[in-house]
Amino acid sequence: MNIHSTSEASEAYIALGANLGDREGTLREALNQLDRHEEIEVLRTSSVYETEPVGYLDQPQFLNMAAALRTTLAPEALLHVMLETETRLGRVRDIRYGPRTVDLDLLWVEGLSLDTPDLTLPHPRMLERAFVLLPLSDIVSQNEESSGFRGLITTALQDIDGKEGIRLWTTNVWDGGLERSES
Ligand code: PH2
Ligand code: MG
Ligand code: MG
Repeated sequence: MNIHSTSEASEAYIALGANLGDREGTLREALNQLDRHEEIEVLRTSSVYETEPVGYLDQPQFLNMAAALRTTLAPEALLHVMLETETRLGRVRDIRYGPRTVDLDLLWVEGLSLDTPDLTLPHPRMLERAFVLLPLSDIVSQNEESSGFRGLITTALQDIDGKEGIRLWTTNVWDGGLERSES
């Protein structure tokens, strides 16, 4: 995060998933790369969960997690940085919903709804996926401004199928960018 930045920052939530290669290492590296960006700060990270594949079933189990970011980027620019990060970490797009080294999905940006060909916010399938909702519930802000978002997640999580396909993998995957801030 560039401390000299003067434009207004907003809070955003992303989902991370990985089911090829060193899944945990790739998630950690994705968070490091986002946090190293001048206009992005990783605020909070959820536990990591191992999850049964949903949609396209003939693929390895995923590690899934969520993160809260603070950014001065516009949502389209944030999405662009996320897609570049996927590519740098070896993402190849072939089968829709198929296996991937890393998938970064923009879920929600404070105070914003948007529907363009490239980006819909909030993410249209967010509330249907236990592997997104459970990690999100770890980190959703307790602020008054986020009470609507928190309510949506809590309600959706109560009714959703697929929670039995989710196991805690580790509570602590990311060091909060310590390496960078101590130097
Ligand atoms: N992502 C998909 C399709 N299916 N299943 C799990 N468990 N986790 C994912 O992240 C996931 C999936 C497409 O993005
Ligand atoms: Mg996805
Ligand atoms: Mg995606």
